[in-house]
Amino acid sequence: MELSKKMQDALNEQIKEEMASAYIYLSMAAYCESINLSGFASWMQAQSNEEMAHAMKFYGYINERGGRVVFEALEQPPVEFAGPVDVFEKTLAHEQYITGRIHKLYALATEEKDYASLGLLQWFVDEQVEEESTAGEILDMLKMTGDKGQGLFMLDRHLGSRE
Ligand code: OFO
Repeated sequence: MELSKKMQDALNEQIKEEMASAYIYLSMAAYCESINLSGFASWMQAQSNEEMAHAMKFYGYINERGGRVVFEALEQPPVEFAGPVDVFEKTLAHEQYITGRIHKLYALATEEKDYASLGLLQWFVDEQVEEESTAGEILDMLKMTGDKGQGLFMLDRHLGSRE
């Protein structure tokens, strides 16, 4: 079954969203470096790489279905943040936004009876549960340890160990 134009456009838009996510998290990494939280920075860099992998999953899928990948322009990501709590509040809010986008794509694929796309999108539905839960857990830890001192130092070391 051929990929519909509507589905192809929606998937191309999601490539942009995933790349924008990569760009935002890399900007957060640069901010964390600037305030000497190198563990947070490396966690954000790994997160950014994961977002690029998400973009490439859509890229590969569109091609596999005989569609045409089209890249859209990216906006400048935020540069300054109020501290690590702010960074993770924004990360969680961003992941919730992305979950909404994935659910819309899922609804479109359902409407179009595009079962192949539903298979791909189910993977993303599950992935978003994990993404939101991880961001939420780190935010909770940050709220417990506070924005500075020994606790923050320990958390920085812990986040720096992400593969
Ligand atoms: Fe691609 O999961 Fe985050 O945004």
